[in-house]
Amino acid sequence: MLYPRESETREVRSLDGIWNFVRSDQANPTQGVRDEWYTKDLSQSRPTIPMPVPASYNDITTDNLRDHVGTVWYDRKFFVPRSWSKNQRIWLRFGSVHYEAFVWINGQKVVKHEIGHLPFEAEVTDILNYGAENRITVMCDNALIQTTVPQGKITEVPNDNGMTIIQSYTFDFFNYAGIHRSVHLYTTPRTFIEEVEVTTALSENNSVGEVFYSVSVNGSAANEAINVLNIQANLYDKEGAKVANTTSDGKLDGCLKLTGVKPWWPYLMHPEPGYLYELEIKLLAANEELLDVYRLKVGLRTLSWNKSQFLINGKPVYFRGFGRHEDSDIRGKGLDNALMVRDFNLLKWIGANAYRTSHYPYSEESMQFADQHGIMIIDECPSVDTENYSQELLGKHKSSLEQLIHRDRNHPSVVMWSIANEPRTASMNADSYFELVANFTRSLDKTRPITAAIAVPYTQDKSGRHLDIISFNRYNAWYSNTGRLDMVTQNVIDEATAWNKQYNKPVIMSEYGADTLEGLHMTPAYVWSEEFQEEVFARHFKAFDQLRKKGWFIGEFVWNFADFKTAQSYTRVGGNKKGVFTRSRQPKAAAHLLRKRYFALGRDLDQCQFPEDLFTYIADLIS
Ligand code: GCB
Repeated sequence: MLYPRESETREVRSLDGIWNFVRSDQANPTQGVRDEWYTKDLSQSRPTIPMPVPASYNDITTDNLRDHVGTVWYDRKFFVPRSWSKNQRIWLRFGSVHYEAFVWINGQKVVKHEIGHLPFEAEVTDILNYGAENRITVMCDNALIQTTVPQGKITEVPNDNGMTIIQSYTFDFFNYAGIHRSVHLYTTPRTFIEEVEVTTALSENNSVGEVFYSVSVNGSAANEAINVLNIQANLYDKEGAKVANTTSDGKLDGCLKLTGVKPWWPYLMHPEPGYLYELEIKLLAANEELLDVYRLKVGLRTLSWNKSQFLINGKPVYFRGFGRHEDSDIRGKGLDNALMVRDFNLLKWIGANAYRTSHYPYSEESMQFADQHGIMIIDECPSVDTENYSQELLGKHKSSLEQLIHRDRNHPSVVMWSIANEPRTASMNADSYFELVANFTRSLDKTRPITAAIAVPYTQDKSGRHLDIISFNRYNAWYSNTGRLDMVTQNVIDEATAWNKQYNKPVIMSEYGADTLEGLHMTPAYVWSEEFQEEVFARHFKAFDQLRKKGWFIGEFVWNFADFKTAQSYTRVGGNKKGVFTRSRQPKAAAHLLRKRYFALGRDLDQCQFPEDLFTYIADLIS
């Protein structure tokens, strides 16, 4: 699914803003559907409150909307200009709604979509009132059960007022819900470019590049006259100079070849990271009439992997990064450009070159930003703590990967697919289940390796043989051997080595860390203190340096980039505090330590420059 972009043949209009909002009665979640609330303004059925879009609804009000389980309703009015009625098609697109969405326009159902963090759209050409006001109504359901992705449980329990419904889940982040990303209306011509798939190749020492494109066309003309449609593809460099072009004769795919390529490189691996070209796709009718134009950014790079290495443009990569969350105060998981830009500034400040989109797909805007800044992404689907394997679950798990790959396959920043986080892979069914999930993922994209972040002991795991790269999560000195800083380094070395021995594949430590309350200082180091987090990190660094020498250890990812909200638990003080940054994105002491390591690795491996302020002046004696 293409990101909505304006061009000479397309218009895009945002429906973001303040919508009207109603919470259903928890004991009666389908009442609004039965009473057809979508046939009139919500305010005529129930008192409404204002609700920002995009945002999670949970932390906006002062009542217990935070813990609401079940359906909520949104609506708003919007105007569609008369000019839009002419010979074109109109699409309604949601960046994401968590978890399930039902959408009506002017009382007519237009789309239903399940699984959060992924976009969906519907054509609304024949439903809109042109030159008049329209109403959009959305019902959103946050309920997670054993066959949703991710899984949860709904139970009815007695409380002081009778009975109530409780949502529980095993994963460790708050189940924020609502219209999380932008809502757009956009126009396309009658016959238009529906999909573009891009892959790239480099040769002659990365100086010659090829951009392979394949286009799908939607529209009445497409079927009758597919062989009279032509694609004109133009490639422009950063300065806007045309560097390659082709016109395909009656074909919807082709290849652009260019010399003197500037490859896409990760941050700190090259002085000019994140180099992007612009690919312009023009759909032409047989008589040369311009039907549609779509432009997207393209990075030229190759990926390859073997039993011990992961390479980009032929150069081995060592990942230094984070597991993250889309999470912040008030807006929860709602898209926030200020937060996104701040986060990328911090990633670059600290010298990271990668992150994993733990534990679900992140916004399309952040994927574009990662392309531009050369940050490599391990792109994770929303399957977390996967268990109770069933056919229905498998179907939805595969669907989440299919939607993710269709959304993200053209991003040069995406270098790996993560098909699950901490699945219960010790169970018997895990073997065949993950074989099916991994094979399905490979059938959709052969250009990127597959991983999963595994937490079961290597002796019990049944998924690793289906993966290309082994990632493991482990909390030495935290969940195991709590407080024992003297039991970190050797354990990390031993476990990573055992994973490698077992599967003969590259290994990443995809999570390690310690909860840390900013401002709590204790020496000698004690759990939850800033000193303890620094010590835990340093003991891991020692292990990583020994592992790196073995040749198959290819990355270290701290858990977590920033503190984030979780469900309530006596192990969580206001949420998970394993952040290197606070929830308001200020550094803890360990951030400065990690920064020194990440830049030291960057200089050692990729000859990057140190930032001037990396080391604080101490004395003339030390340089
Ligand atoms: C994990 C999970 C992550 C948790 C983390 C923790 O293994 O993958 O989602 O937040 O541990 O801090 O417990």
